[in-house]
Amino acid sequence: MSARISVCQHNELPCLQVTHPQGSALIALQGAQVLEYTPHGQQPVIWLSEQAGFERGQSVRGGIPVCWPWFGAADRNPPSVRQLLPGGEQPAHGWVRNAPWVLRRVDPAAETVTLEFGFPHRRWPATFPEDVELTLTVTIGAQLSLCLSTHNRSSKNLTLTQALHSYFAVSDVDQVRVGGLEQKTYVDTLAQWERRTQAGSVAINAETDRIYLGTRDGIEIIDSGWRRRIRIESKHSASAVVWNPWIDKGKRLSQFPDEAWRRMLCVETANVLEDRVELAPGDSCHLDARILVVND
Ligand code: TA6
Repeated sequence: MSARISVCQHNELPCLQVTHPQGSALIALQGAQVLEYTPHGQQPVIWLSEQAGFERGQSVRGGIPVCWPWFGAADRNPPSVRQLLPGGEQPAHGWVRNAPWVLRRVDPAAETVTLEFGFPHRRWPATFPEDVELTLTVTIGAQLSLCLSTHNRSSKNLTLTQALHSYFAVSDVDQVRVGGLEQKTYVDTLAQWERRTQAGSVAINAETDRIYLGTRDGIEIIDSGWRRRIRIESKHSASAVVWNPWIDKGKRLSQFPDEAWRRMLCVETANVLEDRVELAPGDSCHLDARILVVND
């Protein structure tokens, strides 16, 4: 049997339920957002809030939101990114995670199935180059691969920051550490954006919101509770964001049960701050993440 893809409705959002012998996934057409991914015979890898609202135009808490053409708060981005945005309040994490994408292509194969989504050409705000092609390719199998591609078909230089804002399911954040970031510089957004150096693996024992810089090799979520490691391999990304809201911030978050902070951890594959992407006319960039489980 190869893949089976069915359309389903979650409240206001049309989604695709993808079932393959090697793994299953749920993807919302809004934001081309992977909401669930479970390799065959494993615990879920991607976390989705039980209180997710699936409302049109509202971000869905969990899954892998696509942050583009900027990451985080617009005013925290470099001037070369901000100059392409219109004045006034801008949503966190860009324009595309809360907007409808279209499914362009499905490629079934023996071990995987690939779905390609495009962000339909629409009138960006006048300050943003109009002819920019944005594509997300999702490959589902025993592993999950995503590739976010930007092709600058305009005549202007384009600078962007971006992230695959992955929420991972963990047994209990007390039982988890993040490896692969040792000795990396990070920006602690909870300590006046001070830059610090990571000593050893990352333990989560309070609200954590860090942007790691110069990350190249694989990052691992080491989950001793479920005796597994979730390995995140990336290409063309030199920044990674580690985020857990902990107790108090968790209570202030939308679509987020009070105890959910224990069962999720964001490790995001990104190009932010000095890792921003600069595309001359005709240039393209591809932000790749490959997610796999290793049982210990
Ligand atoms: O990636 C970490 C972060 O920027 C946190 O600061 C927090 O705001 C999180 O993203 C969630 O953002 P959201 O807009 O999805 O609630």
